[in-house]
Amino acid sequence: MQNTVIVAPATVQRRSTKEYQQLDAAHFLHPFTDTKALNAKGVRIITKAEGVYIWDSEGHKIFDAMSGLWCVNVGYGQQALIDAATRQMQELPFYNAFFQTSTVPAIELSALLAEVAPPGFKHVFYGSSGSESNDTVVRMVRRYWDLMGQPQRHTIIGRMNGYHGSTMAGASLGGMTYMHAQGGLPIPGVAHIEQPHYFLHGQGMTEDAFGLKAAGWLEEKILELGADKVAAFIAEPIQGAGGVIVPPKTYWPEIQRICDKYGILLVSDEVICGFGRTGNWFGCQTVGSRPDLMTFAKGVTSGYIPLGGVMVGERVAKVLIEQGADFNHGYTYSGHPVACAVAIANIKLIQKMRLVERVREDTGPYLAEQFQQLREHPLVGDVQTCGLMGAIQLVKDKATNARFSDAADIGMVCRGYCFDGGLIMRAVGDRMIIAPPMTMDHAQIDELMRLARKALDATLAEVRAKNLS
Ligand code: PXG
Repeated sequence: MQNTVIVAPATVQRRSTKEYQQLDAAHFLHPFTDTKALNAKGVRIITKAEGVYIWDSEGHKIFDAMSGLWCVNVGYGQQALIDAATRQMQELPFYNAFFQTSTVPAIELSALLAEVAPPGFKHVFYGSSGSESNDTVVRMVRRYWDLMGQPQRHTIIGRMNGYHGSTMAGASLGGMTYMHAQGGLPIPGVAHIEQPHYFLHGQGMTEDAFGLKAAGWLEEKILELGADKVAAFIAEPIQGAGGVIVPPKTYWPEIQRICDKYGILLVSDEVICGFGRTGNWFGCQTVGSRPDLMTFAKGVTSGYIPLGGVMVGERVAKVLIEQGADFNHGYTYSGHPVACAVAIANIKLIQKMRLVERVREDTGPYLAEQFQQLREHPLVGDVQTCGLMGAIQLVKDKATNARFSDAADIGMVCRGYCFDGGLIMRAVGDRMIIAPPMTMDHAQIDELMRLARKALDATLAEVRAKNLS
């Protein structure tokens, strides 16, 4: 099949869609994918992007309400980021930070991150992804407790349905049971508590009461393990990949109180929530926690180039630094100059466009208002938003909040209609989720809502036609 309908041709597209699909099937193993099923169907090839839109190799224009994969915070096509990468590649494409050397972009970015982070975060350790950053956290918190003379403080508590990456440590800290089922995970020294998912676990209680109860699960787990054995608690301020689970307002202050009470380090995984997504620079500022460590990736460069890291608060930094000994950990690309140069341009652009303030004061509240209106739809049992992330809980019966069976695969049905209608909205089980670029204006939010409604209506029609339940 020849490509004759390209609306927005990609400069590097030299083959037909079919040829690319065949080559992809022959050589490319995709993440989290049933390769056999994908190869039978044929992959969709994305060829270019601009603003909040992406285009596929058949010329279809698609509204990307997931910002790539929760990362393109400033939208596609930002020249400042492209220029920063080009300039840095010409000047110094790489140098390491291992052997008493540094690079200008890594130094400048470290200072800039200390400026935008909450007070007390003056140091940063770099990796290239969220997973690596969370691996660093495991090494770092255990090193901290060793240096504190409490090496038995070894266990890190995470949450069911939390996502902290796909490396051995990242997947172990996360609470995705289908990931634990492959590869002998979790690694030793990791425990989990249930997530603060009101719709699933809080029915019959007030949200506030449920928030306290869910935080109480942390205290129960600490006491079960022995408080002197627990090194840290790690959590996303708002669970992202788990389905945009916004906890009740009472949850995080109580979590903070419990961590303080037992002296346990609090790690805020800011890989999704960081860099403006929730209407503050970091999600912990939105939910009101005071973490000791923050991991970040994705939005730090708006996904234009891989970069991640750990912001290290005073409590840990002081102990690590004053010890005067090596921390035997690091990556070739820790502080990669090109990635750091792009991050600087990205953060400066976020500041210049006042995107964090816009999400907090304008687009976030407007999206929340629009999402509330979806509650009237026959398929919608609940909606949640925080800043520019949102979830739509699909239900079979609004009166009882009864959910569809797994066999109905309702999320995938809806996702299919989104795709067909030119909208990328993710399905996590029976929750439809979005995290669009922070550059969105009201007209684009209206467009997103129109496309989402259309997909919901088509899903409802299929539910009725096929009697899905
Ligand atoms: N922490 C959080 C909170 C994440 O969302 C990671 C760590 C790992 O980052 P890296 O860069 O190693 O992938 C993530 C990643 C999804 C999806 O399906 C979400 C992520 C990655 C892939 C898919 O929503 N988040």
